[in-house]
Amino acid sequence: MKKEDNAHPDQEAPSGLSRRKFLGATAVTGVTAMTGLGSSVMTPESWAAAVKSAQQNAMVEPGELDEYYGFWSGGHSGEVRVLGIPSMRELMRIPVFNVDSASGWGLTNESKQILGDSSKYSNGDCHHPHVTMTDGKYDGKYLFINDKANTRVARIRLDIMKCDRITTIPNVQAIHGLRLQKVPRTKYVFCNAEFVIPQPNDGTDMEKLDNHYTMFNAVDADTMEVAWQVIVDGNLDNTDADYSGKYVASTCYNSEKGLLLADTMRNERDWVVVFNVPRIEAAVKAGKFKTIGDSKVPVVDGRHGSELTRYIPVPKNPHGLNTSPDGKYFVANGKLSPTVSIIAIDKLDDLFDGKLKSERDVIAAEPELGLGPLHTTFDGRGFAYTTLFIDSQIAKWNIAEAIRAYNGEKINYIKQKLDVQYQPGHNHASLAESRDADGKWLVALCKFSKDRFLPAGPLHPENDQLIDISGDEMVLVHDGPTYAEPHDCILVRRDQIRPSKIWQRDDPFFASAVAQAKQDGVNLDADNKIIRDGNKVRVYMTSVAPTYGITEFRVKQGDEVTVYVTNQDMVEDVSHGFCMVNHGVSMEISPQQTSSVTFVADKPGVHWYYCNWFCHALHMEMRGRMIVEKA
Ligand code: CUK
Ligand code: CUA
Ligand code: CA
Repeated sequence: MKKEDNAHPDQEAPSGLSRRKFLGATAVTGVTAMTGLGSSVMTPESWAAAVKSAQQNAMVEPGELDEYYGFWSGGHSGEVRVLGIPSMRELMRIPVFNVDSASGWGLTNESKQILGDSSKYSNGDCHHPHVTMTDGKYDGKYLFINDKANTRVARIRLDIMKCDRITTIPNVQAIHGLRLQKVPRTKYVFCNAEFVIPQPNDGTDMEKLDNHYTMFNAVDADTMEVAWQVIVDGNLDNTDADYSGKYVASTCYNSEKGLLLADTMRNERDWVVVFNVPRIEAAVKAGKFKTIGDSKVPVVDGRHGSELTRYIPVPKNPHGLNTSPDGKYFVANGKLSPTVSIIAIDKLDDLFDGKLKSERDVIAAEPELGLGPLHTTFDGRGFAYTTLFIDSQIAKWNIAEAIRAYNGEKINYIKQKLDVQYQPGHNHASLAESRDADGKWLVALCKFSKDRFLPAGPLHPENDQLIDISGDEMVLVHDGPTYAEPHDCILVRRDQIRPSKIWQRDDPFFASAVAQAKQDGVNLDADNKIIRDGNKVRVYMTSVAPTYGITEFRVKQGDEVTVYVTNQDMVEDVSHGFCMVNHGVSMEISPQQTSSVTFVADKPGVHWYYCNWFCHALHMEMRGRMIVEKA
C-alpha cells in the first residue's frame, strides 16, 4: 500500500518535511520509533514483527466484543462518548451538558429535572471523565465529569449510561481539573476552579486584585452537594489524588495572578499545591470556615501559611498532574518547561509537619523529556508515558531510572519517542488511574489531525490514536477522528462495568413521572388515559411495537400538554421514540422506560406524532394525532 498517494499533495508534516514521504508507508505505523532514543536497537525484521503483533492485538472481528470500555469526554460538544477498545468503535453517546435531539436530553422532563437551574444553558465544555473507585480500583458505579463552560460537575450512572445528577459549584468560575478520591473509596470528587475572580463577585469591588482568588472544591460523590471549598493562591489547572485518601495535588500555571497572557509567564516557577484532606475536614468540623454570599458551603483558607496546604515550586506553567499507580508519585507536567516534576508522596507528611528545609525537598526527580510535556500516564511496569505537545511525540521513560539520573547517575531514562499526529494533549493507558494499570493500550488524544483524514471542511477533527504498549516498543495501530473535542479519556476493563440491558420499572430516573401518575390514579403499565387539570393536560400512553396506546387525543389551544409514554416492550433493543411534529418535541423510550415531555399546544389544527426510533417493520405506521381545538 502506498500511503503517500492518499495524502493531499500540498499538505506536509509540521516539520516541513513529509515524514510519510521520507520514510514510506511503514512510517504510518511508527517506524520513526527506531530513529528515536530507543533502548533496544531494533532490526527492520523485529520492528515488522512488533507491528504485526500489535495489529493482531488490536483486531476485533465483526461480532466480537472489546476488552475495554473507553469513556471519552466530548469537550465543548458537552457530551460523553463510550468506545470499545481496542476496536475504537463508538458504542454510545451520553448527552450531559448539551441538548440531544435523539434521546431528548434537555427536552424531556426527566432530563430537565436533572439539569435543574442550569437547564437554561445548552452548552458545556467537559474535559475529565473519571470512574469511581473502591480501594484504588475502578468499581464501575459512576463516572464524573467537569463542565468548564458553566462551572458544573455531572455524575453519570454507569448501569444505565445516563447522567443522573448535575451540580453547579458556587462562588467560583470554570471547573477544569477533576479527579476522584481513590481510597478507601470515592467519597469526594475533587475539582479545580480555574479562573481567579473577585470575592464576592457581585460588582462591588472589581478593581483591587487582592480580593481576587479561586478555590479547590470537594463534591460529595453520594449526595452531589459541595462539601467544602479551599481558597488558594494563584490559580488551579489539573489535579489528582493519592492512594491513601489523604493528599490531593493540583497544578497552578498562574501563580502570578496575571490577567494577560504575558503576565502568566512572568515567574520562572509556578507551583503544585498539595491539599491535606484530613486537615481540611477537621477545620470544617471545628467551624474554622466562612461562607460566601447565599452559599452555605464551608470555605476554608488554604493560602500560603495555612496548615491545610503546601505549595511546591515547579518550573513554569505546569499543566497535567498524574499519580503513579504504585501510589508513590505525583507527576506534574512542565508545559513551558521540557521537564516533568516527580513529587515523592511519602515525603508529604514531613512537608506538612515542617520537617523539611525546603518545599523542593519533596522533588524526587525532574527529568527532561522534550518540548511541551502536558500529561503523563503509566503502564504499571515502572514506565511513564508523557505527551510532548510541541514535539508531537509520546516519550516513554523509566521512573526509577529518572530518579537515579536526578541523583547523579549517568543513565538514559528515555526509552522511546513515538511520533504522533499531531500535538497530543492527554494520553491515557488502560486502567492507568487505578492500582490495576495493565500496560496494554494507550490512547494519545491529538489536538490536530492535519492531513490524516479526508478533508471535511475548514474545521478538522481531532485524532485519537491507539498505541499498543504491551511490548518493549510503542506501536501505533489506529487513527480515530473525533469531533470537538476530547481532552481526556479513561479505559476500564469490561468486567468492571455492569450495564443494564433493560430498564427496571422502579428506576429513580423517571420516579417523578411515576409519582405524578399515581397521583392521577393512572397505572403506567396498563392505562391509556388523559387527565385534565385546569389548562394542564396529562396524556398517559403505553407503547408496544408498532403502536401507541393512544392514537388520537384532543386538547384546547393554549393547553400545556405533558405526554408520558411507557414502553411496554420487554425485548432488548426495542426502543421507541415520541416526536410531535412542528413542536420541537422528541424523546427516547427504551424498553420498560417511562419518558415525559411538556409543551404548549399553541397551534390549532391536526398535529401528527410519530415514533422516531426504528422499532418494527411497521415503524412508519407507529403514529397518532393530536387535535388542537381553537381557543
Ligand atoms: S486539559 Cu485539555 S489537554 Cu482540560 Cu486535561 Cu490538558
Ligand atoms: Cu416504535 Cu418506531
Ligand atoms: Ca506562570
